[in-house]
Amino acid sequence: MKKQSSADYINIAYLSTGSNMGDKLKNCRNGLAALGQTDGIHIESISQFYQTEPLEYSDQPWFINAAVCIRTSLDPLALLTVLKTLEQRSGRVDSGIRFGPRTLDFDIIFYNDIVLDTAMLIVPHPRLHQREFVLRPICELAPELMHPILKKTACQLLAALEADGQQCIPMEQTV
Ligand code: PH2
Ligand code: MG
Ligand code: MG
Repeated sequence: MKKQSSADYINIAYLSTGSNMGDKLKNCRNGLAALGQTDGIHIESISQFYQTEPLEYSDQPWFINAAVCIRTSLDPLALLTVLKTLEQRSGRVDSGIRFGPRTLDFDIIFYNDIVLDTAMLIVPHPRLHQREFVLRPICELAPELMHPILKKTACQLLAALEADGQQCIPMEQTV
């Protein structure tokens, strides 16, 4: 059988990555490097890194966050399994706190324009529209990307958060 080439990776997914424990930047970079070396995944683009204030559970260190666009042959659940493995490899342990500190987090934000609601996985990510740390980096990669349920672009969803003043600061050339 012909070996699968990256031209066969027909699905487009947007992922969010983040870390707020240990060497946060290194954790993100190592995670992204490992993601790019995974069979069935080709990295198309990576946003800048951002320093972001913790949301949902505030008593924890600031995060580093970024977004990545991939092409993949993996279905959403197979992709989720890969992401969980990479999180484990970073040394992630369950703090017991929902939304609490972690060495590495990878979340599927969009997968093509599919809508999925299962016990294992919800796509699009159910809180993406509340999170500047997700939307700002995604807007860098794909400002016109349409949310298949809310029917608004990433850029429009980000604009709606402006008044919240969530801290999300690009690291730019400093790294
Ligand atoms: N992740 C969470 C909860 N809160 N806050 C920021 N700034 N960045 C994150 O990645 C983050 C968060 C749970 O996944
Ligand atoms: Mg997350
Ligand atoms: Mg997660």
